[in-house]
Amino acid sequence: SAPALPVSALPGPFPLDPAAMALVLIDMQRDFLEPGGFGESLGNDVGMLRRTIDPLRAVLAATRALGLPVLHTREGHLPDLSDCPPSKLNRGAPTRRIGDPGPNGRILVRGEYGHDIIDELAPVDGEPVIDKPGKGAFYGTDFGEVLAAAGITQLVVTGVTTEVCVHTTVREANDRGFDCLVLSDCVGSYFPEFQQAGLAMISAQGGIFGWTASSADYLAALA
Ligand code: TIU
Repeated sequence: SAPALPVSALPGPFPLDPAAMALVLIDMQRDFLEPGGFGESLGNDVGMLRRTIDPLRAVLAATRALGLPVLHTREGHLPDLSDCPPSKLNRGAPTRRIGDPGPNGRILVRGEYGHDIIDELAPVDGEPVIDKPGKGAFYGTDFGEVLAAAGITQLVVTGVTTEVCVHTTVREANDRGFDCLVLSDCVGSYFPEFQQAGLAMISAQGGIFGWTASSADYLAALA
């Protein structure tokens, strides 16, 4: 097989294998990135996440141009909320709860406008979209089966939010034997201190559950 393309990363070079990798975009949904959705209902400034969009557009374009696999995830629930545990439904004091009507449709409900991916990063034909009820991409989904069927063992991870759905997915992937490279400027948090610490946690201890690199370093390795 072709030699790996080393990506300059922390804690050390990531041996990117074009035959074994997939780019994963986690929950780049209007519900998290635009006003009137779930993220804002929890009291967050959704503008905090928008700096991820331009670098992610470049990463997506370069990855697609090489014909490498791209997968998207969306967090959300069935219209009857039967897949939303009461613990999640009742957590916190959101201005709008999951399932409540909002300006972009019902909050975090599949099929609603607000639940879908932002226009800038819309999936194209052939890119799997994994609908997940939880924070991690494996729980309650066929994500693991889709990756196994495609022979994917490395995940280049992007999306929101760094310390919630990105972390949960990377931790779960690591336990399942995947090597994960998280692109630092393509993941976002509503909390600057969580963004910083969340990235540091991944690559600490010799890469306890993954690697981190900038999108520029990923793009340089592909070039
Ligand atoms: N609230 C928050 O930071 N995140 C989530 O609820 N979901 C995701 O991270 N996608």
